[in-house]
Amino acid sequence: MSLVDFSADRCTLTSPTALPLAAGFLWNPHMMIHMTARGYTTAQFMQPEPSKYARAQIMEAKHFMLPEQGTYAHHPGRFFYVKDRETGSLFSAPYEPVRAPVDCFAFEVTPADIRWTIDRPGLRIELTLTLPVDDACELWEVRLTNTGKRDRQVSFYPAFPLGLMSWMNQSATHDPALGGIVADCVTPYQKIEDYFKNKTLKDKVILLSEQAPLAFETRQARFEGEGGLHKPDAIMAVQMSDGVALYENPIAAMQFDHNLAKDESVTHRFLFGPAFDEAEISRLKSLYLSEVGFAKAREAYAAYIAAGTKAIDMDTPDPHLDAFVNSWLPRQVYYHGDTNRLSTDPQTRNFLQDAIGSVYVKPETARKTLLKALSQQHANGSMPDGIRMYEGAELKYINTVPHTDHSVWLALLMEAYLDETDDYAVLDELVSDTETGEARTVRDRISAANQWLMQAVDQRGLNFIDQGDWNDPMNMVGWKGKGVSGWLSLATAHSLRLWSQILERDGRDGSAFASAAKAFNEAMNTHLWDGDWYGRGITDDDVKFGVKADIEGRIYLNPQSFALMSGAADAGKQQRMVDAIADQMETPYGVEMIAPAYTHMREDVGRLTQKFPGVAENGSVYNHAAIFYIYSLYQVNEPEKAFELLRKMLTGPNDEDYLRRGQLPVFVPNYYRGAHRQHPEASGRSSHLFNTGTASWLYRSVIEGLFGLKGCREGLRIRPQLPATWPSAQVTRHFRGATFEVEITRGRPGLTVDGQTMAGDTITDIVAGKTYHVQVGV
Ligand code: CEZ
Repeated sequence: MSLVDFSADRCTLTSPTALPLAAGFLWNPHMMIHMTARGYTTAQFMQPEPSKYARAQIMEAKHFMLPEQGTYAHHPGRFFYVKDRETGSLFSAPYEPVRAPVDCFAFEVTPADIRWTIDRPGLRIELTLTLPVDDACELWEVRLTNTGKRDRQVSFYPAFPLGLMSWMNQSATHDPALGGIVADCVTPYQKIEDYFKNKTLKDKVILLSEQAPLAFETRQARFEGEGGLHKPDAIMAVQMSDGVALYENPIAAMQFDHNLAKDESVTHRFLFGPAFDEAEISRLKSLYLSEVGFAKAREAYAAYIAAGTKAIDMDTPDPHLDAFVNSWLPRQVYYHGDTNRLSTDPQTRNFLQDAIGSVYVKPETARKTLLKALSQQHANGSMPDGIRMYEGAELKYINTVPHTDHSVWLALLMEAYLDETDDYAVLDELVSDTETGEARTVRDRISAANQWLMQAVDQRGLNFIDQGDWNDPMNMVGWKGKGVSGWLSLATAHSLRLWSQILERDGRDGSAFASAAKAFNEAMNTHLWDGDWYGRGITDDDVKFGVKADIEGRIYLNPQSFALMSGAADAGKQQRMVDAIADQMETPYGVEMIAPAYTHMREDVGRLTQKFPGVAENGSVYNHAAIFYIYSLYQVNEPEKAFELLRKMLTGPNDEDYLRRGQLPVFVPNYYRGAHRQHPEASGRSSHLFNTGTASWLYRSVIEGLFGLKGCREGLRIRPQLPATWPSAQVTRHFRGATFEVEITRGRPGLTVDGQTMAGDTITDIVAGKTYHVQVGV
């Protein structure tokens, strides 16, 4: 049996130990859960701020999801212990914390649930985790089957540690009337105003069971006893002692005893999650906790996941990539657009770029995002650091640090949105902003954002960087007010150029933006072209960086990518940049974002240089940056290099690659370890973070770059850029309500539609509901 089996419908991992952090994730509009194959979990729900319901055993700092997050024995998890009452032998499913050997192990991630099938001698245990659509809770179904030759007496124990809920007040007990374990706490606080705010928080955590347990334990320390999590005293005893937790870390553990005849099965259903009060607990119980309730929830959740539609279905010589693009990639894109990464103040650039993905899977979400973002535009035309998702949402963490790039993403989103939908009417929509109350059209607002970028420049005509741009931790290049960003200047040029083209297509005059774009490109060519590539910027002290003279941080990827997009680089420069990148930045796992990675702090660059070499912005294969480059290569017709790098974003299909990267191909992570030339032993390792701007740009690169199926005012333009190794490919493209069955063949001349040879490369007068049969050559 292979280590990983992968298709559009499921991904199966057959070892609990080979990829210890391998995981799948599920979400709904209220929560998300990241579940590892071994049973450890990171989950959060919104109330409306992100909150936890199963915590560490000590107080956790508030932070966003950590890259390469390790797990430890007491890590939050969902554990199901099974004890043979005759022999005393013990194991836990899926694998933690007992870590007993298994005969057969299958961890299956599907788009709408996560499952395990585990075989032990004479016993099979099947677990399924799914979520409802409308509530923040986990639905667990567990089936135990006697697969042996004799009758078995087994005790079965779900045990979900809840961790330190609160240092002020925490407790737990089993409540037979409510049907399970109910833990309670008071969210700790110190300010009076928080008392009033916290009144609406869900301070209870419940583990409800469809069947009444024989016994229970809610005291984590007593549950473990001297045996510890690996061999808990409460489980080794004949019967749990119905322990009530009175100000101590709680665990939700229950005991069920079964006598299973040969081939007999027993099924349990559990509901786990946060709750506000007893009324809510009763509601959740009656809604979900039954065979019918689970079935209905499962059906509704599958429909919710399916509502993120697809723009393409592909059938190519690369079935592994087909499976990813036909199912898992649009799923990840949909997740981003639908939840804003479960944040109530998404970074403006993330908010707008995630909407680029929504353009293809749910265009109405992209439109809403645009209007929402513009309603928070500053009076001076610039876009804020962070979009408040509800009134009163606080701008936190990174959004309190001034970054200067947020205004460039509007035109980039607009290009994708208008090309896909042709909804030019949106430009005339009136949007009032909260700062001035003034109603202005979308068109005026995007012009104002671009005009703001045009004036936020130094004497050279390059954009100020302040405390960062796309690169969050590049916080000390310009904090004294003088430093400029080469990347941002190119991104501005690109934005201005796109915006001028949009205005022209809308019958307006875009020339002022077009000439401003040229000026930015020229300023870059004058001040930051370094002979073989573009420098990254100029510091407060007038020092150019990201240039040949640097030993570390010598070359940055983003300026090169955006120089290809903005038109700054002529053909000669393009070639030199592409060669320099190949030479200094490419690795077996993709292209790095900076090379060489910094090994010590540069006080005129900032916090990014303090990150470990090869991690995140400091020289990893940062996929968001890598996909900018790939996208730009398609823009300048470099299909071979583009595809070579695009293909490296996906883990597998061979075991060696899975073992190296440690991740299943069910999502693209925000980075793989880089600094390949400095730390080859760690390079390729996945961050396991599935929040990333990569997803939307990757989907766009496949649709519009690789297959060249891009919308325009006239209709659908067809310019495929298949890699040379593909003799042909078939794609179904869903576009403006019509379906295009496209057959791409190497060496075939011209374009035919429904048997008719077409002049040019664009299908016009598209009729919604119609299926077009298209044949095209490369
Ligand atoms: O977050 C991302 C941001 O969400 O980093 C990107 C940036 O473009 C995205 O908007 C590149 O800087 O602060 C930090 O040092 C972190 O690096 C975060 O900013 C980073 C995390 O990786 C989030 O997953």
